[in-house]
Amino acid sequence: MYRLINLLLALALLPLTLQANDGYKLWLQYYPIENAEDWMTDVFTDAKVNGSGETISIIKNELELASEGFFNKKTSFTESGSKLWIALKSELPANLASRSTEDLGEEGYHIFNANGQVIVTANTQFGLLYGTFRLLQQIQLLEPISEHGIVEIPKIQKRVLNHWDNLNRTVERGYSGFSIWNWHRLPRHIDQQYLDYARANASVGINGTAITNVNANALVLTPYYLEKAQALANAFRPYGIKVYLTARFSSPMEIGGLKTADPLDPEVQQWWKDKAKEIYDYIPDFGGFLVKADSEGQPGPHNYGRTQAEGANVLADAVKPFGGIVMWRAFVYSEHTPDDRHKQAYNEFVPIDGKFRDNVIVQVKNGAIDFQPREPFHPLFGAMPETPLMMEFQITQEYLGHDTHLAFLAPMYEEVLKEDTYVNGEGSEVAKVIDGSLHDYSMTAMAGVANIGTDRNWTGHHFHQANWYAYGKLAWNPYERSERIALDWIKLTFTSDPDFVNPVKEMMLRSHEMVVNYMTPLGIHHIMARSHHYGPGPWVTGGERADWTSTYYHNASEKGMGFDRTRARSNALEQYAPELQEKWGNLETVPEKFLLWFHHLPWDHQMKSGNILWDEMALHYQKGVDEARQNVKTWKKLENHVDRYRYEHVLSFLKIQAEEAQWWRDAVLLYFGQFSNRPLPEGVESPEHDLEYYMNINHKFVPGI
Ligand code: BDP
Repeated sequence: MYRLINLLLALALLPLTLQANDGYKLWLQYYPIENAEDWMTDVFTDAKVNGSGETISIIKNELELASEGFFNKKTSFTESGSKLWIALKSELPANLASRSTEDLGEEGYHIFNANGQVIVTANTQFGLLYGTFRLLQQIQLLEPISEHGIVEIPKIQKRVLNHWDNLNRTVERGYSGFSIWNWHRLPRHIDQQYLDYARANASVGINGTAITNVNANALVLTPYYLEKAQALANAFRPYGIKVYLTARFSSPMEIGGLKTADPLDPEVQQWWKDKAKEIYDYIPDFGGFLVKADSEGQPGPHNYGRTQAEGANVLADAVKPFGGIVMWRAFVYSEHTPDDRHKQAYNEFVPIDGKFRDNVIVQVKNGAIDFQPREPFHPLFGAMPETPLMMEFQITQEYLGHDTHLAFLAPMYEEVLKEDTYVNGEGSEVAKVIDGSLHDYSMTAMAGVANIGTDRNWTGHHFHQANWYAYGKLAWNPYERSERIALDWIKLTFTSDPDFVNPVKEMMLRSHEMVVNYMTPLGIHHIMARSHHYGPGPWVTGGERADWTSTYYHNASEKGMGFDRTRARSNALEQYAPELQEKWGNLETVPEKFLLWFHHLPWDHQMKSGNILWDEMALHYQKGVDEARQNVKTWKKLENHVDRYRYEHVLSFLKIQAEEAQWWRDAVLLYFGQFSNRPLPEGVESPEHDLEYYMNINHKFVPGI
């Protein structure tokens, strides 16, 4: 009893930040601030928000939440707003409005300090909402607002989450519970979580959401579901978020009773037009369709001998009168095409560049295979100057250890965005394709495959909230730096204490490379277990599709391993600019991180370090394991800086990760060791079990498929 009282007393004395925190509040913790500058407290004492309506109420509510969290005080909304004034530019007096000379567009904002009065201004209420979130972020981060202040204008127009959520609430490649859309209760019940979801998205500038799986169910386009989608759209609208739906190409047959879905058939065209009109009756600002066609068994224009452009255009024509768009995925490949899977999307799409309607944007995954821990950028970027292309990143960690493996993905996204396509000479980075500047695209967009589910903390791993956050930041500004993103996220989510921030930042920034090391270093790819992709499976071979097996990609034998994509074999390299063909095709100049992606090499190939390939590979795996173990130690040292709940949760996941990193190392090295016939180099631990043991691991009911 005595001990219990002591424990309760100790808990009561813990600072607020160290008490139980289930992570639901994400990066919007609004935790207490000590040592605030005067202006930071002042803004809540005399604040004015012009206008009315739902978005304005959200802005006011956000101010109230923040002032209570930061300072345990109520916000005073006044007529004068002498300390804080949030108003459209058109509502400001000329002397203040003229301070903001840049064109803020539809979503940009300007925050500045005018003699002690903080002004947040924009051309629209959504701009004001973004500006408010930014102001509150500045305060939590203890960062100033100068006289000139902060001007932010998104560099990408459509910043969309893609939910691979099914109507039965399972989530394809989702590891954080079930789908947050409770279709059964919709439309009558709007869960608070929908609003919190929209708020979190708005706080990082996400302005669209495709709520259903790309492996689409045509039923979502029937009135029964449209009514439900409408309810979600109504809930999201005040947060500046538009709803998109995935369209199954065969819908005219499945739910329309037509005999064909041929895009050139007039009846089919009319069906899509009528369907679009019906959707817009429910959702007047419906964003448009997202389509996966002719890929992994999905129906598409190929079924009728038509091109991807002919397929996309029929949907585009249907939504055009209402201002809608079509995001048409380039993830098109087939086991019946004899070519390297790497080359297929390029071969399919480049010849039809310029053939799409102007409200179509082609959605391209960051790499040519499939969201591997590391891929060179997709060769389509830069190769379609006449057709807007958008980036598709995967936030959910299908190939990166699922939810328990800490992998901060901003460095991976940043690496791709910074790569130079060379299409218009040096300096033609992928980011410039995406922001439209390289080819003068009229439409720009980015998609992120969501990692969100019903888990209380939304994303499974507390640290994977950072990937949702990072995606939003990079969609707003693809030139944003990972380090900045990590720093802000840590401070907003946990604390600004440098004793916590610095080691955690290091851990996050190194985590992607760590995962690459213990899974697929040196350009190795697609060697995960079959189907669910959980854990190693370099032995995966046979079955219905070669391009879904590991042996297709690693080609290991006594002679060596790797995928020869030079002229000698698949020549996928020819799809890149000559500068890259030269650089990546040459063993002297290819970055070692892409070595086995482009080359098949003998086990004793000399690496830059002086090691032979086999030894170097083994050392990479060991390095990954060492770092994963180190993370457990680092986190344990931070125990006093973080609340109990999140501390324990993260700790147990880090331990799982360290164990599974070892599982990866042992299984993969045993498997390739059969071919290399070489001992493990010094410094690499011997595997715990034999190869057979690892090959027989069979996890049941792995989530996400
Ligand atoms: C792969 C996934 C599969 C998705 C597909 C896609 O394994 O579940 O349906 O991508 O992007 O990564 O369409």
